[in-house]
Amino acid sequence: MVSFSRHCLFAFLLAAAADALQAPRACPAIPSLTSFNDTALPDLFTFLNGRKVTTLADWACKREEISTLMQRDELGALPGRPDSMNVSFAGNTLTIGVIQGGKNITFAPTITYPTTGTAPFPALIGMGGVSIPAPSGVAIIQFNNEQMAAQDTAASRGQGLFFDLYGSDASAGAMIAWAWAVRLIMDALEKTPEANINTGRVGVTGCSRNGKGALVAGAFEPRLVLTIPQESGSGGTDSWRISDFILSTGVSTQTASEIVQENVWLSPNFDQFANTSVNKLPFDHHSLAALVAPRGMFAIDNLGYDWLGPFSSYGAMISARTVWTAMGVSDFMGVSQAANHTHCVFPSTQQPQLDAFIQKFLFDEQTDTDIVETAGNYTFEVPDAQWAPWSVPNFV
Ligand code: MCU
Repeated sequence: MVSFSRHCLFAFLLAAAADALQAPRACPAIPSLTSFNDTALPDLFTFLNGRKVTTLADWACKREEISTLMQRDELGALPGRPDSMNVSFAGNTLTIGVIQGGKNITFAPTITYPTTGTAPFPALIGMGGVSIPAPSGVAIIQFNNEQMAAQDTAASRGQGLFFDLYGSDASAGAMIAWAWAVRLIMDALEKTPEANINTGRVGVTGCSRNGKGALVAGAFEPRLVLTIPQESGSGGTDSWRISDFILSTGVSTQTASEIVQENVWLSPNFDQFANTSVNKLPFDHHSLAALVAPRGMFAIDNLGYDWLGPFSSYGAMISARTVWTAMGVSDFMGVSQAANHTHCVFPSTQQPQLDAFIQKFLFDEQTDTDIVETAGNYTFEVPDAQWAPWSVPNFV
């Protein structure tokens, strides 16, 4: 097994996650998948050509396979870096000008600095705001995701700064557009030492619809060392397949077929699956969360709303966690589902768990983050005969 000893954790996160997991290599070709159909969550440890994923190098390829297919069939295309970018910093505002194909946009995240701690500060990017208590010593970077890609209704398709650059007919749904902007925020912070942010210690969070976006940003921006989706529901930590099943038992849960009518978080390419069968998808949202590994992730949930599909989230997140397990760092991925409370109002019962993740990933402290907890009366383990009938290797 590859073991990531604690002292080399951040060396690994910064070097391997940003480099080895991204490096182009000879990966298995993706088959055409015309007849793909799987009622269970697709096996994270088997390539679509049937070969097993047994090593960390294999995982880098499997990760590319998932990333490619999720962009193609669900999220839309994440564009490469734009032609050019100008960054300035004044009055706690990071002004990012972007030029692409002769068009330009400007967006301006604001930074709230902590009153304690030491510069350069660790930071959390707030996807449309932050709904967890601001941790001591951590800067909060407010990202106005609505301005980048609107998410008001189904009529928001193609609206926002991202689409001013890439065209209102871009395949991107709002979430991958936000992830693109988060990458530019990281680039901008790296170019701007006077902003006093430690770019090796930046996480992302958001709640509900913005929790969906936080998960996508964490999945697609490997410099983020901590991803905290909060009560993100369908399109976030939930599995499309399990949510469909829950709805079929009469429990009002958001599903793919509803979400494509409601809003524009996903690409129009997803409609064909949402409107026929999500079993045709060669991935599910356990695959999305698995893109975050081995970086830190803490999935926060609330048992109080059927619409959020808490069992769907639990099943998908426990399934995703197997990738961290295969890497020997299962405790870098936490799942916590609190009892009923008001949506996006963080309960104090989860505070010690959140603190443990913040301290480990934003401050490099040795905390216990081996957290898998649900207030729900259900269990889920991999292998699961119905949902995850696959076995978990130790990467060699
Ligand atoms: C959980 O996130 C969404 C949900 O997907 C929508 O169906 C609902 O309308 O709004 C939720 C939300 O963002 O609440 C703030």
